[in-house]
Amino acid sequence: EAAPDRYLLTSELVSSWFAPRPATAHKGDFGHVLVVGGSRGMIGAACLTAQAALRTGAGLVTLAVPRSLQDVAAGKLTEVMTAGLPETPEGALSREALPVVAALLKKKAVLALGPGLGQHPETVALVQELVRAAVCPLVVDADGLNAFAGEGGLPAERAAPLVVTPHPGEMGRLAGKRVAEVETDRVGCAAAAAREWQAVVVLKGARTVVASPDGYLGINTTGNPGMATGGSGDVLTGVVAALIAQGLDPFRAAAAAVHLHGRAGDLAAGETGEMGLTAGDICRFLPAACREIE
Ligand code: NPW
Ligand code: AMP
Ligand code: MG
Repeated sequence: EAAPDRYLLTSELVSSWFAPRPATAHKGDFGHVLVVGGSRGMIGAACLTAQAALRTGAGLVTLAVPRSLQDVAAGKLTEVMTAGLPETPEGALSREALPVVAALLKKKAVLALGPGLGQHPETVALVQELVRAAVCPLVVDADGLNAFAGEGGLPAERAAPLVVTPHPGEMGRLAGKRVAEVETDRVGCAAAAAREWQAVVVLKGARTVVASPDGYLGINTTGNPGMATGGSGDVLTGVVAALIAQGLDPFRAAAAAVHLHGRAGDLAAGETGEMGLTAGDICRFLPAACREIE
């Protein structure tokens, strides 16, 4: 029998965390998400995160990418605002982006950091400073996590709440474990990391585990192996950020996000099947998944 602090993330449970939108609502009520990601060669990751945030109901989304890639991002995303950040000659974010990001963070509800950033040393330094200093809630994924691989995990001393979304490979690098070790005790590994890093930890993969620093656990029930495709995780990052922007606490935001993301993947697979499913298809079915619980 499940302990009272351990939840199976059913549709019924997740929908109980949502209320209908007031008839007089305006976009300011649903939060402004800032996505910082992308580098030359991986701009699509950051675009997927931003698009997913909009498709999950964020009021406004701004995507900040290396300066030379801003127009590419803007060309792909009609409803998303864009910003260009200082970059290295290779087209990765440079340390000089820090004050620019700090200025962009004013009036933002949440920062989604990491998809497609790459691992240039300048970018790694920028990410490390941002995670410690940011004063709004953070969702850190992908290369945002890899920036801490040599640090033995995420810093518990921070100014703001943190949600991290590692896949087993990223978790292994952060926790100093082999992937096989992570996979043999997914719940234990996520719970220990959540306590140690004082963060909500989303350990991805079939039956994603969500763990909070105070010991709450959620196990996801949605999703399918068609979602094992490039960019799936980048979509999830945007979903978590959108739900934080709409006022859910970090644990519920992460738990509802994995549910909706998996459900969107299941609805998408109903149309495309598993083999040909893309991350963009998951994004396209996010509204239908939201509709089931809103
Ligand atoms: P192997 O080799 O399979 O045995 P990485 P990434 C290991 C961006 N993207 N699930 C695996 O082991 C991301 O946002 C850009 C997953 C391998 O060694 C990041 O910024 C796209 N991995 C960047 O690329 C679309 C598992 O982990 C390593 C695993 C790198 O992200 C694609 C993979 O991790 C992508 O999202 C498991 N269950 N078990 C774009 N369109 O712009 C073991 N591994 O090296 O961090 O690579 O996840 O692709
Ligand atoms: P990433 O590796 O960062 O692109 O993340 C992959 C995403 O797809 C995560 O949200 C995983 O939980 C999901 N995913 C991958 N494989 C499966 C699977 N076999 N069953 C359910 N979800 C999966
Ligand atoms: Mg990923």
